[in-house]
Amino acid sequence: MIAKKTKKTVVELRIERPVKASNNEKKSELGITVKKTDNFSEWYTQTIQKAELIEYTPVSGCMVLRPYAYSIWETVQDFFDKEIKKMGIKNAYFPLLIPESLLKKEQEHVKGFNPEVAWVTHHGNTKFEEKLAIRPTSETIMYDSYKKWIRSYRDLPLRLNQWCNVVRWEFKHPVPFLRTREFLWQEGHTAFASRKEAEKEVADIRELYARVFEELYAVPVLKGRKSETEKFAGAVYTDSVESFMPNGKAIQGGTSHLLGQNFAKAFDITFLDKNGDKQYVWQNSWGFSTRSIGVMIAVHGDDKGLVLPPRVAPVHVAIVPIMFSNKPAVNEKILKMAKKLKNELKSLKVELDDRDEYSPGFKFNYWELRGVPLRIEIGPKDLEKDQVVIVRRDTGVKEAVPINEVVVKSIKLLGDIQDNLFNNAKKFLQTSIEKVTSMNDFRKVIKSGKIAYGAWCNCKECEAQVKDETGAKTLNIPFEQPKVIGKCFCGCDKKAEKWVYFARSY
Ligand code: 86X
Repeated sequence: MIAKKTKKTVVELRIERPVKASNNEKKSELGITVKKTDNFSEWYTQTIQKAELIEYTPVSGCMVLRPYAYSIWETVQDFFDKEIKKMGIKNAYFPLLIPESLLKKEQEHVKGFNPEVAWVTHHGNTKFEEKLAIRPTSETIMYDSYKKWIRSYRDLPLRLNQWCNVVRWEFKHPVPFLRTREFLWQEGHTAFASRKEAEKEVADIRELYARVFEELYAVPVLKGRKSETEKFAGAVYTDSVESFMPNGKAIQGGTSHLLGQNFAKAFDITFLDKNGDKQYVWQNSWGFSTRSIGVMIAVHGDDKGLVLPPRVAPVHVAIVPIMFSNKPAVNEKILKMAKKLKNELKSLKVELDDRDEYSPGFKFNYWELRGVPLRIEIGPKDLEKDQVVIVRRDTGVKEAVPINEVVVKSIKLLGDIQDNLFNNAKKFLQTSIEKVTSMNDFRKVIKSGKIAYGAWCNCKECEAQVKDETGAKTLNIPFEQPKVIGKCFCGCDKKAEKWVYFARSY
């Protein structure tokens, strides 16, 4: 047993922290040394480290979000936060530590998760009388307050969100952003007087998640309802947005749950309605996390490293002056022009790379690796012609632009890049979905790393059997459904009920 454990740790370390290899590499090898299509996971690991997004730490699964990554999160946070505030939702903060008795109060939804809960057991050398869970999610601690705050219909709706970290001690090997033991997220927890109001919010939030992915990350999503098996056990239903990554794996991007009155009953959250009758509240919860950053990296990155959609890029434009050591007078003029340009572009996030210890070629690679959408080169010839050269990160296309048109042109190009990234990802998603009418089709599609779309009987047994055989889970059931005719694709001989997406997933 002990030997086995030791062995596993060694393997994990090799996968996650190629410390020595990458440190040596760093000196000689600035760029990514593998192709994305040849070895996706190595490509991903190199990209996030070399672009300075992530640092590993002594605790497996707990990674540093370096400023470049945190900046992306802040941008997304800022957008989402403003949108939910428009909807009438407020932010609050609930404690990190949850007493065992409270966490166990609602066992129904926690059951399967117990092994993932991390506990605080001591202060100094003294054992706590009751151990404290580090929140894996905050239902229990929040609803314990909600029960005290909600008395009458006048206290409703109660709509709170919190931005925080959570800890889930996953045993599958950690992957930066995509599967970490600590991650950042928002969790919204709301209570209403009626099911109807709650249902509207579930849909509104699902659509907002879709906007975060599609408009900010430029990552297209499949919106739909989770199957009974895949929904959150504590929910009446769960809506989700799902994305698809180039390694052939689908991944859930955000979930919005109609909790119904399940938690209200467990936590005794009631209100007196207008007639003075006691009623249970209708609740929702919803969340999305820093995992979304990993999805974006996986979807847009290329063999040169990160490719960032302008809407979330911490730097929009990198200005690289091209100078020659034997022409100091010209250099001075180039630098002056570069500084002037930086100032004119101040409505954008601009970096002027005037480090003189590095060559222009090194700087091109440096900013490409970091996914900066536009590079502006200014060399002696450009100086003469009153122009600059603008290079797009997504297509690599270069263009000479008159100096007085650079601002307008840059803004236009950033919009084009955002659209282009989304359109390419959308094409990839669409061509990755294949309709299936038989189990034979299904096996082929899943084996080839694609998404199977089939008319399905909607029953748990078939879902479990299909997963067992092929490793594919249901992603979700889209709201707009083609006509459903005939029998389930899985060969169970039952009538098909719903068109559903299946894929291997994270
Ligand atoms: C499910 C449900 C829900 C609020 C969301 O999906 C959005 C934001 N929460 C989260 N879930 C757990 O309830 C859970 C519970 C424990 Cl104790 C755990 F260790 C892990 C968990 N993972 C997910």
